[in-house]
Amino acid sequence: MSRSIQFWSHKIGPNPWKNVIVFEELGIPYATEYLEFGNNAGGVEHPSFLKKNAAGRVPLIHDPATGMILTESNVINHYLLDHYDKDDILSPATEQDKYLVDKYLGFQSSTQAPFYAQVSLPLHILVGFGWLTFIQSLQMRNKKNFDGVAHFQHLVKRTLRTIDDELRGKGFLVGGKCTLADLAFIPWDLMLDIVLQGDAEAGTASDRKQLFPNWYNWHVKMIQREAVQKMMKLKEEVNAN
Ligand SMILES: N[C@@H](CCC(=O)N[C@@H](CS)C(=O)NCC(=O)O)C(=O)O
Repeated sequence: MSRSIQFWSHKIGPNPWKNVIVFEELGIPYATEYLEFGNNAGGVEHPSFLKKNAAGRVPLIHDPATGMILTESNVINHYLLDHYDKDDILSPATEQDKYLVDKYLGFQSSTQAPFYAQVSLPLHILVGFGWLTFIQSLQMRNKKNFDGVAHFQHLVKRTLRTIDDELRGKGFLVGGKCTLADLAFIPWDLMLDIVLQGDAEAGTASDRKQLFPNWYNWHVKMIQREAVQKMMKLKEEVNAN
């Protein structure tokens, strides 16, 4: 590989951080440009970025080694495995497992991300204000729209229940090894204190440990991985300024 993969990201939005985990797992060099939300210069909806991704979203990659330009975090991770996982570090061993990984990635992007997002956003409020304002805005929103928040928190818990059930008797989701299926859930699961804030059943990590023990042990194991630790440290650093 001669040059780094160009990577368009966001400092807080969880989806691009899935790709950072895989860059780190596979030791792929990458160079990040962080965008803001909105249509100002440097924003995901600015015409200069909409030319790159009409959906106005990150992540986006350009791989100079192949010319590949791709959006969608899970598709990008598939591409990274196909091209850079020569030692099968994360690749599933069988065709059956390959499709099972896809099943979980579909569940992650169609269920986990959108449900969690309903109760962790608007991230736009973060721009220029920081976490305190974000949490205050969430609290205000809770008061104004209690039913909506409770509805989506119910769906978040249902998502955790599903994964907890799937993990019964297993250390990983697919094939007894860490795959993209396991890694894809991490960035959004790291938001659970905010997503489930105020929930009487599952609002704290110790509640979730009691309610979803298989999910909890798996999550703790996943975040101990060196690549995940690097991602978390980097996210903390870039958000410290
Ligand atoms: N399904 C897409 C979702 C991408 C997405 O929603 N990205 C967020 C950041 S986490 C974004 O760019 N949001 C900007 C917006 O919607 O205006 C993926 O997994 O890549």
